[in-house]
Order: sequence, then C-alpha cells, then structure tokens
Amino acid sequence: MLKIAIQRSGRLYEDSIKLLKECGIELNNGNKQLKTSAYNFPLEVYFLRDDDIPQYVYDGVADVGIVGENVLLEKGKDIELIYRLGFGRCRLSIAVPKNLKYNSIADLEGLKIATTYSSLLQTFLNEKKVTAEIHEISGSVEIAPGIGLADAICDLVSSGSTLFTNGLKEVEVVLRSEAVLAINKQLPAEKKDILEKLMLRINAVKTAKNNKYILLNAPNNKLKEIASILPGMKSPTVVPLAEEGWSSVQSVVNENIFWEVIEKLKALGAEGILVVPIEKMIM
Ligand code: PRT
Ligand code: ZN
Repeated sequence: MLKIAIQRSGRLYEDSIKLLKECGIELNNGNKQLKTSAYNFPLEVYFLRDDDIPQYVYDGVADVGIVGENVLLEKGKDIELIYRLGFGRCRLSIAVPKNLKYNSIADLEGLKIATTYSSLLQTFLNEKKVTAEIHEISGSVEIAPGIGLADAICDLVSSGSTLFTNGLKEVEVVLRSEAVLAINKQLPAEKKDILEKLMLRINAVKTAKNNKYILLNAPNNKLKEIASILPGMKSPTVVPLAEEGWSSVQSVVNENIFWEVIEKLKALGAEGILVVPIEKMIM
C-alpha cells in the first residue's frame, strides 16, 4: 500500500483529487475524513493541511505528497521532488505600497518585510546581499503595510488582484511555484513498485494533455513534406482516400508547437484538419 498526502481543503484539493481520478483511481466514500483508500489501486489517501505535508512525508507517515513547491522549499525537509504537476501555479513575490519609490532591490535595505515564508525570503535577501528585517506572521500578510505592521510584504501572488486591492505593487519575484509530487527518500521496494505504476499513469495523463491527435487530408504529392513536420509518436499513419491522389494523415502534435504546425500544414495544402483531445498517452 502506498500512502499519499494531499491537501484537505484549499487551492490544491480539487486538482489533486482530479488527477487521481484521471489516473483511474477511485476513492472510497466521502472526502472529509482524515484518510480514505482507493478500491481499485493500492493507495491510501491522507487529507492534511498543506503546511504539514512535507513533515509527514519526511517522517514516513505518508510516502508521497502533493504540495506547493513554495511550501516544500520553505519547510526545507529532506524529501525528494519527483514531478511537477502543472497546477497551483503562483509566484512568491515581494510587494511594496504602490506609491513607494522603487528602483532596485537595494531599496529594500533596512525595510521591515512581513511574510509567512521567512526562510525563502531570508535566502533570497542573502543572495541579493540585502539586509531587511523579516517579520513572520501567519496570515493576512497583505494588510500588514496598511496597518503599519511592515513596510513591505512577501507573499504568494497569482492574478495580482489581492495586491492591487490592498494598494501594493509587486517588485521582486522570489520563487515561481506549482504543485509538485514529493516522496520520502527511503521507500521500500514494494512501495517503489506502486509508485512506479502511479507515475506511469500520471505521465500518461499529463502527456495526453500536452498533445493533440490530428487528422487531415493531404494531396499525395505533398505527403513526404507533410509527414516530415508531423513526426507523431513514431511516424504518421497514412491511409489512401477514396478520391484519387489524396490521403488521410493521422498523427500526434505537441501543444507547444501546435499552431506553428497547423500553419505549415495549411501552406502545404492540407485540408479538412481535425484536432481531437487525447485521453491517455503511453509512450
Ligand atoms: O489549510 P491549508 O494550510 O492546507 O491551506 P492554505 O490556506 O495554507 O493554502 P491555500 O489553499 O491558500 O494554498 C495552497 C497552495 O496553493 C499554496 O501553497 C500555493 O502553492 C498554491 N497557490 C496558488 C496559492 C495561490 N496560487 C494564491 N494565490 N496559494 C495562495 N494564494 C493566495 C495568496 O496567499 C494571496 O492571499 O491568494 C492570494 C493572492 O491571489 P491573487 O490571485 O489575488 O494574486
Ligand atoms: Zn497552509
């Protein structure tokens, strides 16, 4: 049995559950208990506060955890980041009141900065050779300057609207973060086997999301060129159409180069291009 810790409620909860579901893992009843198990995969799921997850994984109470990289790095536990999950994206940033003149990081010298991420902030300031007073608080960091508790803050930002409504402006990015999978470094072989199976599924889900299945009709005299820009998993499938001189071409295209490929295909005379989402992709 592999034990995975996920956030009990909050910003990472839904995407974590969704990921397990997309991996074909069905959880037994409700979600508001401390733990539950999967009935079709040897997995036990623990629902915890995100801040506690690195410690629990380090102690071996859980074998693996889904947690923000920001929390993982702040806690500094000796556990291993094995996969970036692509959700829960945010940045840890320093912000100052919007009418404070700010030219460079040297302007932070001597200021009082409120944060819940004192360790990451301290490391960042040390690297930048800036001395500031770090004031650790546990929540509502963004109101600190407004109530005279600090001159600046260091907090997570995604859309920036919280900073805006509190009259603050983002001036330095300390860290870019997303949800990650982190594991205990001493997993026994039996758990490693289950983890490997889980990773195969996660990879299949994530790879599928990053790729699209594409079908198109191509004139036979352009097939070679079209095939060369559609490498697919091995090479594209080419099937003759009933209409003389034309073929149907099928392949897989990565999201990152998708539009570029479509433009080239059109220029080469491809017609009737269909793009279909892929559910799972095993390389
Ligand atoms: O109860 P528990 O301790 O588990 O939850 P929590 O309240 O500590 O964490 P939660 O659910 O707020 O965040 C969990 C994780 O989500 C964080 O550790 C990050 O990895 C990630 N994440 C992504 C964020 C944000 N985006 C985010 N915007 N975490 C927090 N915020 C907050 C931020 O602190 C600020 O208050 O949202 C506000 C800013 O948002 P914008 O959109 O206005 O910029
Ligand atoms: Zn938390």
